[in-house]
Amino acid sequence: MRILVSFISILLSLQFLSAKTAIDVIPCPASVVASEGKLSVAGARCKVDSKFGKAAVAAVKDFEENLFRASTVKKGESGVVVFFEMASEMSDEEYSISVSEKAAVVKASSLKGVLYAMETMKQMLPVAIYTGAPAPDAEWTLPCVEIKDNPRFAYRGLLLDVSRHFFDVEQVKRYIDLMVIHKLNTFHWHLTDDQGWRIEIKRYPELTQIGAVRKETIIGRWADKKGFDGIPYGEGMWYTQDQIKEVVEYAASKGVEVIPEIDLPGHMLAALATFPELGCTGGPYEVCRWWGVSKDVLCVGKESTFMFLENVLSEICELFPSKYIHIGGDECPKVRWQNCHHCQAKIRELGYRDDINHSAEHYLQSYVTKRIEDFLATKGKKIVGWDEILEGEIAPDATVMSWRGTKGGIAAARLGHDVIMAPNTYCYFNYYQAKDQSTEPLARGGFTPVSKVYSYEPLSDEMTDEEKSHILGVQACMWSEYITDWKGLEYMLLPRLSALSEVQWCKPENKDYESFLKRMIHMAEIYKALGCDYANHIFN
Ligand code: TNX
Repeated sequence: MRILVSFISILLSLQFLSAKTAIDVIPCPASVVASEGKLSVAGARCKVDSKFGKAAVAAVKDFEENLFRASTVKKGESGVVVFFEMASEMSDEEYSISVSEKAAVVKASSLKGVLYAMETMKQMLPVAIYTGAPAPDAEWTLPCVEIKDNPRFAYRGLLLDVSRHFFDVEQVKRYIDLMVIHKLNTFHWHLTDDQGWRIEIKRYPELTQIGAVRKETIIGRWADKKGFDGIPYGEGMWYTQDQIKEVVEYAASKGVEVIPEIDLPGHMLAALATFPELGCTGGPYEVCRWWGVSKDVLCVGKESTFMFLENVLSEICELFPSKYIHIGGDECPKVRWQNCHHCQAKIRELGYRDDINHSAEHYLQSYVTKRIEDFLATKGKKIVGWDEILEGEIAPDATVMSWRGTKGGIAAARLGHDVIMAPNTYCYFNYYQAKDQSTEPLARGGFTPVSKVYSYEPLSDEMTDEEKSHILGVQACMWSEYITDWKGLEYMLLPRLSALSEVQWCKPENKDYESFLKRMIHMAEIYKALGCDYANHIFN
């Protein structure tokens, strides 16, 4: 009997492994009603309303082209049409797909809706649709189905740290492509930090000549005491303003907005090494060779520091059309300010004092944040800052990105501020994804397996409905201290990105980890078709 039972279960699981359930889509759509029958799309033509604009028309053309190349049946040959119709009553990111045995009809009101509908359809087709590699024997059909879909959260982000290790334009585009498959819409580009300044600023070319290059890099972690590698890192590893524009445009054509981060007033060693007069001690400073938090930060007692920041941020505002500029604000030790006569004079001028909650220096940082907020407002921009900006007094219009768990986010929402949840406890992709670290690539520490990411619920019971309405969405962060190359990055990203996408997109009642794991079997086929390295713990 036992043998019979296990035989049957093996048969069942084999069937489960081989048969792709028709609608293995990640993130799962809000509503799927499947019916009998299917539509052959080999040789189909796509017709898209030109009201969707050039980018949508081009994206649909690409889809049509790949369908033709992969199925090897000429466009138009089957007489089947996939229609993309304008439905202006729909919200910006909403779409529907209706497949009958005669035709497929997509409805949406914007580029994003069209793109998301296509991503959903691509996941219902053989994986060759992603590359256009000829696969004439694959089953080029869509199941008859009615799909209605709309995201849960408006902000669905992913950060990439290009300071600690650099990723070039092609790699950044590929990162964005992976976001698009998962219907993310915001790319948070961490462009500057202690270990390297990576964006051209025309007014200060020295920032990338000097600030991009560190003399060498620590080997492993501090505690390992392995010393430094003796190899300069960062020469030429920065983006020209033309490259930045190229990425911003590329992202926009894929429905992704780019939010740049210029981290201040801490995490600024690359700028201090370039312009020592920006610091409290006057240096000398060097571009940081190790990972962690530097005591040396911008001197904010001097007006010249604000001139510098305003000049840099003016160029940033020109390059990035986003409403938000991320100004960092994290991990800014106060010891230099405590001992700096410029900073102390500023504190006296502003009348700040230590109180039971915060030191005068914390209020000084709040002053910096507020001043930058005011400056950026003159350019029509709003600030986002890490949750440290809550210390002292939060700038009136700031959006808070909660990274030290969710406490900061909840506190900010309570104060009536908008919040993006990016808690390290669930959303840090630089943390380990397996218990047994011995077989994993070296990482920061932590333990954030796929299941943990998946389990994250951003709207906690502690919050009132009013507070919940301030949670704009969720973001994951890819800090690159220990991620040295593209392959390593893919490994840390996948499949956690797939889990994240359901946290960002799906209503809680539609989330189900078991179902997600089953749908991941097809997603892994997509990763493979795209040549991605991914962590396979959930498949073992
Ligand atoms: C903290 S998250 C940082 C980053 C590091 C990260 C490493 C945040 C706002 N600051 O500078 O890369 O930890 O996990």
